Amino acid sequence: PSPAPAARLTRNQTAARAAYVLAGNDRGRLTVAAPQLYPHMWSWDAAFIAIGLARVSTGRALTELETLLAAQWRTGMVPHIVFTEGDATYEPGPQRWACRETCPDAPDGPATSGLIQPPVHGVAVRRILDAARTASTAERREAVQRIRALWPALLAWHRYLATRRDPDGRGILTIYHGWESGLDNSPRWDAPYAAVVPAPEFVPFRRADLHALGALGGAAAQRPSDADYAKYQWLVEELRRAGYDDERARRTLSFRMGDVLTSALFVAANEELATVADELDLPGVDELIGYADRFRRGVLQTADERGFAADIDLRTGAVVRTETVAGFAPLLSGGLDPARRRALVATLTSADWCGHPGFAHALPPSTSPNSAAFDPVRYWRGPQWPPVTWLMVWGLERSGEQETAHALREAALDQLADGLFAEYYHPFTGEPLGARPQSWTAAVALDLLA
Ligand code: 9YW
Repeated sequence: PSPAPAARLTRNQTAARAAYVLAGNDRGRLTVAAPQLYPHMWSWDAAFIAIGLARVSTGRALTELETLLAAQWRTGMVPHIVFTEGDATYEPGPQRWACRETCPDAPDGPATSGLIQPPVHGVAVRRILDAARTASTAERREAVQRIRALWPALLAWHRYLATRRDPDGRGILTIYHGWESGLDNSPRWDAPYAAVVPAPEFVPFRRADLHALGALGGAAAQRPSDADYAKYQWLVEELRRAGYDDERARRTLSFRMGDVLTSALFVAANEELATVADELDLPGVDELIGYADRFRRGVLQTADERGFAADIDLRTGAVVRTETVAGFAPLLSGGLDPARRRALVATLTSADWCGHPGFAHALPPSTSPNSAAFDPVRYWRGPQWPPVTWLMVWGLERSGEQETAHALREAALDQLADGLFAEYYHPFTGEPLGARPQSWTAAVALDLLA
């Protein structure tokens, strides 16, 4: 039986509860992504969490980024998970990754994974600096000083991406695993995952995710399948065997995709950081603008006549077109001519996407409900994810599409007024799905309400 609908909260109540959730998930110098399911720090979650925290305290928001960047690898790579000590429930855990044992570039501090996630951190830095503008003089001064201290790490992160993850300079970032995209089991990766075949002797490990979610009911239907999970685990094994070395990974991995959404977010982050550099007189402005230009071109090269973007299989050269939310990447990278931008916004608001007449909230689903791959409850194959909504609102605002941005923001606030801050939502019933309360959901609620 579905639970009784939760009481709708007012906007003030939603904001108060969102702040309360973030405080509850705060472990001092980091906010866990979700206490039951993800008891560690995730890279792009940390950026969204910092965006939300900036509305409460720029100091605490900066602490989040400092903790993440303190786990940076010697190559400049920012790992997708920073493990908290004392929780051994999440799989793959530190022993499985064995980064320090395997790769001299792994940091000495806390244990980390050996993958990346989308580089939205520069966006967070920009938002923190903006929030500091209206804070007290002392808070602003401190924020500026701490951003200055973070600067070399931020630049090294972007340099790592622009060089090791785009060695041919085509303006598309390479990912080694669906997890790196942040959209783990998206239909975007179905075709390339066909080439990922675990070795016969490989024994997949216990799935901690289903156990952690068990109490919420329906866990197995809302998460990636076992067959998918075996591939995810096998790719981690391949990467470990490659010593987490980009050069070896490039030659040996059975999955190597050019990720258009991650590339578009990289464009945006470069642009945001360039304005920070400009404002604070920090080095790297031209370099950051150069990266933004190169990756914007790369993103736009994949766009069809509607402006809808595609991924690239870098092992085969194939362009991989799927009806997933990643197609809207050009709204984040910018650069479409006005006619194609209008066409892309019209697609976003059409019945194939946000405007589906059956939707509880007119928000972007992770996969189009008219796609054969659509599944309304299974993770990135259909549900609506609040951080993705946030990105779309933000991208639309940056693209000058204020009216659509406003409509999406209102719909998002309506969805979030259940006060549950779920990981994702059923597009037709509006039901909360996955983990809850999820930190980044609370964080984007705080920011959208500000
Ligand atoms: C996992 C933490 C992470 C997100 C990802 C999301 C999920 C982790 O949770 O992945 O074990 O499946 O797909 O984008 O960062 O919220």
